[in-house]
Amino acid sequence: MQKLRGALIGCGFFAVNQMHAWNDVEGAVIVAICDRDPERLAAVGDQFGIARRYADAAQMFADGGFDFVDIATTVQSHRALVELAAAHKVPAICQKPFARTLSDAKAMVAACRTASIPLMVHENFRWQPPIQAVRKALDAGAIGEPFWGRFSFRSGFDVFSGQPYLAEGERFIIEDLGIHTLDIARYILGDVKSLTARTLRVNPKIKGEDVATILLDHEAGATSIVDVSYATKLGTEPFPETLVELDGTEGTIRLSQGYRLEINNAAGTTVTDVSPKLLSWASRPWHNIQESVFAIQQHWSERLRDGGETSTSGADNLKTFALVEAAYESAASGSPVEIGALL
Ligand code: NAD
Ligand code: 89Y
Repeated sequence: MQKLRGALIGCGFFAVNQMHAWNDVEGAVIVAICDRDPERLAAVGDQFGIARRYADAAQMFADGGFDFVDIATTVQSHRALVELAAAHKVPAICQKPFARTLSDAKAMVAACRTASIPLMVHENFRWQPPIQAVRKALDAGAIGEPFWGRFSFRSGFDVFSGQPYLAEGERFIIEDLGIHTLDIARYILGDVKSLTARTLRVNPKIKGEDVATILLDHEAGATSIVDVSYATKLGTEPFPETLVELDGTEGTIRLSQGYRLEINNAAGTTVTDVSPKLLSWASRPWHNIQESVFAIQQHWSERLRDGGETSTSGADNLKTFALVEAAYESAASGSPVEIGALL
């Protein structure tokens, strides 16, 4: 089997995980990298033994010689880089947050559709082993029809030292982290009809909101709460665990801190340890995220080969991104927002 050749743009904090994961992915290999910062380009190029290095993405596309591009830059450059990929008819993966605005995100999906190229958003949290275990239990009918859920991420972990830009934006936790939690809510309970949100900024050293509480009305009838915080100081720091509570017609699921999955139904109670693996290159506490990076990239490699649609395609991600926009709109106005009107 000939390997798919990839090019990665953006050799920053998170891209190192993506590079490690590409080394482990079956059927794909990174052949070129790009970063406008020469130090970061050199560091990643040397660490992963990549000879083809570019300071300019346009030049890298002009030279070609790769089957897909993995865009690992921050959001400001996503639209231009996805459109560049579309112009060169190169299938693209784009990191979250997909775009600066929903209208940019729609334009990016349209550009790739017109160019007939696959586009996947690197929305990896639904690929975390504990979240996959919850999905599997629901699919197996363990609790019947879910009618209520809570998706909770509450932490006091210092994310600003690795990602200083997170302290500087007008928007913080919903756009950066809540976007994953909202995606998990969609993945587990389906698309959303309307939402209501409240936000707070507790940490005086940052610009954006670091606490958000969001009430979701799912199209299938369930109600859920997405609550996220980076201002929560707990005895045992849970970063980066998403805790899940689901009540269904036949039972309940609880994914609690320490990767403990409890299922209660007429057959009794089962408790399973759904801890992620510690991949050879991974480090705690990031290993849960790191394993999901490997999983989503393996998924991409398989779908690109068989022509199937990815779980977090650009089109799918518009529905998650709309929840982010709606949450900010609702927090500003104090009123519920209808999602259909945004899409
Ligand atoms: P970073 O600032 O550390 O790295 C981004 C790199 O991209 C920088 O080295 C910068 O020089 C380069 N860059 C920017 N624009 C460029 C362009 N047009 N051409 C070439 N190089 C360019 O950022 P980061 O912390 O690595 O985050 C990158 C993205 O990953 C963000 O969107 C962030 O939200 C996301 N992220 C995702 C996860 C996840 O679990 N999915 C986790 C952390 C970060
Ligand atoms: O950027 C964020 C993400 O996507 O996962 C965790 C994170 O690194 C900090 O909130």
